[in-house]
Amino acid sequence: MKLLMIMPDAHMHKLHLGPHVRSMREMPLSLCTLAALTPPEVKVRLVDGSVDPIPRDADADLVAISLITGCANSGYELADHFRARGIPVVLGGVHVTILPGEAIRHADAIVIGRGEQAWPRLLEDFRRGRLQRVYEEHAIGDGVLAQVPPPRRDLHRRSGYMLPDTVQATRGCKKVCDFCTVPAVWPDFLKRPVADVIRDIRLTRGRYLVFNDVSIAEDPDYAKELFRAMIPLKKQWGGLATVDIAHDPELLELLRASGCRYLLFGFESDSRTVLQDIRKGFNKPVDYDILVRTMHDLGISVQGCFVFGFDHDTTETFQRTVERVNALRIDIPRYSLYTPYPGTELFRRLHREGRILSYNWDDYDTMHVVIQPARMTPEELYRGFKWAYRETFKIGSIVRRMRGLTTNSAINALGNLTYRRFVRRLYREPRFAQPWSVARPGSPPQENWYRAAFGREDFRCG
Ligand code: B12
Ligand code: SF4
Repeated sequence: MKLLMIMPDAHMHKLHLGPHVRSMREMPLSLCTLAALTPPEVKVRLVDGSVDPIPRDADADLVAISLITGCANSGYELADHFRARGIPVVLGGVHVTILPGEAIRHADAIVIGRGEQAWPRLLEDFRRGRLQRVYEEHAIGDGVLAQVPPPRRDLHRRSGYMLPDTVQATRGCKKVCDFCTVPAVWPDFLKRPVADVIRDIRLTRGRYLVFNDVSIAEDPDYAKELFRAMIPLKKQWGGLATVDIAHDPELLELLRASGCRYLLFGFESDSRTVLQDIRKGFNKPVDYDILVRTMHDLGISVQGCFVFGFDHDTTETFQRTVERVNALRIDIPRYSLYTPYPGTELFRRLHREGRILSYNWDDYDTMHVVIQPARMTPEELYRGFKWAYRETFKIGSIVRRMRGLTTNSAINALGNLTYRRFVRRLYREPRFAQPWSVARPGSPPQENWYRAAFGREDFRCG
């Protein structure tokens, strides 16, 4: 049996080096995890459209496509294409889990939730000619995600990623920020046994690895156990964490000892009112300075993310944020637009208030204005967002932020130069032009869309 696994092209985070395309991010684990759970007699080919062209004429008995929201339309187009060629298609991933009613229209089968148990079951059904329309996998009673085999990283083109050695220790997050897909899709916080994670780390080829956990220290005791076990491996690593780690000295010391070199923090805003509004009150702007200083003292680079478009934001927010980013001396800043991903609290609220301007998933990459902001126009929001990027990544600003810092200059230089290139794309590429004013072809009619978002009653009909 021949299985073709596909991740649609996500368009962002790409660096074109002549004909060679490289993702400036980590290797995704979504499909190579499932590939590891596929029986050895199945011949698997895995293509990530973000780094290689998708072979639309490939010979396959089954096609499996992984969907995040921003890639849903192109994933559906691919699914329709392969089905028209007579090849059955399975869809899964976060977007399918949120909107199964939409996804099922483009698939022979869908997987809602995780795939570790559903996928082998689905393959066995397919082999026996009994493929079901819907497979579901949700909660695990004890919160332990055990017996996940090491991902088949060998199926991805290693040179296609800046960070090819990805590892995952936990899944989900205990917090519920109003814009975040994670609590909407994965309500349980799951931990993998530390021994399994250490085994996966030992199998990485490079010295540097990255955790794709959305909040690596969400359970501090677990994180400490993991970091202690990592010390003898002498690896260097990066990941994502929340600002509240600033208050745990033992954790901070273990971060350093385990080889942490880089952490991404979702600061989101420097306004307490905003943070409380979006259910991120655990971020305290007064902690930002101490956090960044502590990270620098520990030799850890900070990627700091801020979001524009909150209800309390005005046209003055952009300059204030850029000044704060510079004053904090964030090593690698990043900006996003407030985006109501389906399934989230934010989506429900803005939909109710009639403030969602685009229901076209192509725009859901946090780089397009898809909402009517409360205190400015969409145009002002988009202009301010682009301005903030341009100001932040001017050579003079980068140099001023970096001056005197001795830590991780290679990581910081690479990160800043990558974002400088991204700023050029933001200003030049047609896909980033005036998105809010275009009635885009292919936008699902709002009525169907609403039903798909809120009612699951139709997910079994085809
Ligand atoms: C790597 C990654 C990426 C990669 C690839 C994403 C992908 N999987 O296609 C890239 C770099 C492209 C990316 C980009 C972005 N990402 Co991203 N990314 C991740 C990250 C960190 C890891 C994904 C992963 O490997 N997970 C581990 C695997 C094991 O879990 P999984 O993917 O959920 O897969 C399981 C199930 O879903 C299921 N499954 C998944 N696919 C399939 C397919 C089939 C056929 C089956 C049967 C089952 C199945 O089985 C798997 C095992 O249980 C996640 C956060 C996270 N930790 O999950 C965010 C995440 C997926 N990204 C997110 C976001 C918001 C973005 C960006 C907007 C960020 C940005 N501003 O740059 C862009 C979007 C770009 C665009 N054009 O849309 C959101 C998703 C929001 C949404 N509703 O789509 C997430 C959940 C992070 C978050 N905090 O909300 N991202
Ligand atoms: S802390 Fe991060 S991962 Fe957790 S809900 Fe908030 S934004 Fe999502």
